[in-house]
Amino acid sequence: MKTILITGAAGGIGTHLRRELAGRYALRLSDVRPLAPGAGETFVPADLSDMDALLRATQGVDALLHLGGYSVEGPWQDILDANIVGAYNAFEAARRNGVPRVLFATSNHAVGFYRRDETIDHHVVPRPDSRYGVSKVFGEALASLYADKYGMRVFCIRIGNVAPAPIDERRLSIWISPRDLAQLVTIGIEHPDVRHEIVYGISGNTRAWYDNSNAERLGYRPLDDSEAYAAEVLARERPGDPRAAMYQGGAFVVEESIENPAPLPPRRG
Ligand code: 15L
Repeated sequence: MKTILITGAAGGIGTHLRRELAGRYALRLSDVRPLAPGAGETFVPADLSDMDALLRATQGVDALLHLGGYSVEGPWQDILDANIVGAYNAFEAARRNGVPRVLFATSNHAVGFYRRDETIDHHVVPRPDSRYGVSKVFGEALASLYADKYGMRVFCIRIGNVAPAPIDERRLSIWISPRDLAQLVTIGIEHPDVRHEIVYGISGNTRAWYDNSNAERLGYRPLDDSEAYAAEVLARERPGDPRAAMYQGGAFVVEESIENPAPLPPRRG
């Protein structure tokens, strides 16, 4: 069985993926926060700004799934430490330990300044909507560098919003169910053709703003579509900032300190 290191494993996405991937992989979990490993899991604490800790965590794994970092807009110093230095340390530690694959959790906010009336694919020029979005573009650039220079197989998932169900009108376009995300992650870990890929982490949403043909080319067949929730979501939608409503990134394009669907304030991991 392959061993997969998940950074930021204590976060919301990590928690969904632990459940979805249980029994399919040996999971080595890492976070700066404490976490109780379950069956088939081990825990290696690591602060992303600590290269030595990441070198220990990445030893002997078959793939790194890098979820860790600051997950919304935040102060520059926090973004710098957790997402810029953290992403560099993650890729570099993986390289030094000969980890053949890195899956990078990038975000819709790397391209959040595209308008909602545009359909974009994996070839578009990044248009980050925040310092957070810029940090994700940086991570995507690292993925490109490590693929081209070191032959690492890299799989960048521009994640929309992971939740059991879409929570508002914007998320009807970018929602991904935990099981669809697990399918994409499995493609990233297993597919023999993965070299340097960018895919969108969304379910098969009728209202998608993304042409996800690169994911489909690699066999992605999403099981869910947010349309099943559309009537209910739209019935409770209230008008918001018109500029936010114009862009795919939503409130990230206008605010400094941003919406987060998670019940807890943003934390580093
Ligand atoms: C993200 O990238 C964030 O990590 C998540 O907390 C949500 O805000 C999501 O984007 C979103 O756009 O809904």
